Amino acid sequence: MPLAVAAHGTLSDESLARIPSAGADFDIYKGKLLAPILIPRVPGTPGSQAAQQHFVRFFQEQLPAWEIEWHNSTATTPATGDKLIPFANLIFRRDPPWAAPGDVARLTLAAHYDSLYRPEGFIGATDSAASCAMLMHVARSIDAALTAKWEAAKASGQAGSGLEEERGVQIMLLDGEEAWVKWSATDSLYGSRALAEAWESTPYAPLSTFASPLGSISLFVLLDLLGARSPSVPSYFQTTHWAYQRMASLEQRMRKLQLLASATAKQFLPDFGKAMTQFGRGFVEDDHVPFMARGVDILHLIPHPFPPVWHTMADTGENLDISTVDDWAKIVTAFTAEWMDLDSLLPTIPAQHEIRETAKTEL
Ligand code: 1BN
Ligand code: ZN
Repeated sequence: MPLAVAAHGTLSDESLARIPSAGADFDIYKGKLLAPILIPRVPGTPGSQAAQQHFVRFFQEQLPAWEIEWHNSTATTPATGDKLIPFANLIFRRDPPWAAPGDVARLTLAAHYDSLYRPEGFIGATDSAASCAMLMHVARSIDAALTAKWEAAKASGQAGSGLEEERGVQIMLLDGEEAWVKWSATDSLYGSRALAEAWESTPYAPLSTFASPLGSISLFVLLDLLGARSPSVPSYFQTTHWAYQRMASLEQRMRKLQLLASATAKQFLPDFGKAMTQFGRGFVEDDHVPFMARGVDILHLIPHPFPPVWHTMADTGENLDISTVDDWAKIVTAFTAEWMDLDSLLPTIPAQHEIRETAKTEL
């Protein structure tokens, strides 16, 4: 157990105003983050490899401080006979530079990048290309502030003092979430089942704070089916309702400060006031299941009802509501910045990457 848990602060209004929009990078035709993901991404196909390359290149080129981990597995599926299909999860991680890997509690932001095998040509813009692009934006929006935070801790001699819990962040882009024929315990969640199992059975060094990478997940935030207009995401779990409330209150404050662009009558996260007695046992099966079964805390950001385009050929870039995609990216960025205690460390807008882009176009 950590010796002491640092109290997290709340992001100030000034910090909220500094949360960047992704702007043109969420353009569905030319946007640097989103457009390359709007292709069929069936596991083991060239589209899947193109998506993987897009994620890896982005981190290698724009965010070199993030460690990249591939987690590969294979499985047969009921649609493809005896052939072994490859599944590749990608994990992008930033820990405090002085910390041993087994001593870091990591906020874990996840989305799946595979798309349905059938109907052929299915894109899955809400399912879950948009969520992957959002997570790329979150990473770049907190990168400089994380560096500043850890540099300041080193300079003040507080780094590694044991007085504060070590906090890191990781982004998981998961493969093989979709069923190939019909959703079941064996035909679904190919990537996340393999990953949760592998991480549970990979021990950290003796005397580490956490027993395994599975145990180091402080909260597993899963984004799915986001990007359609006017979403309503309920609070699914009593145990993490406090985390839901933190995100809902950030949404509410950003709306009041007119920092969100989408036109919606209702909050994306309407359940702030849900009473503890109102939580049932119902939930939507998704990539969190193998982690939840092993005791990990889950915040599931999936709308109810699902978007009307769900699992149809209409789940395309054209049917995304880009202001909603951008607003989700900002809300999740604010949540992550608050979790990582980045108040006052966020750079003023325009963000670094926007400056770099401008410099490039001027050359
Ligand atoms: C989410 C997006 N899911 C699939 N694509 C998970 C799901 C499981 C949805 C069971 C409905 C039923
Ligand atoms: Zn799906």
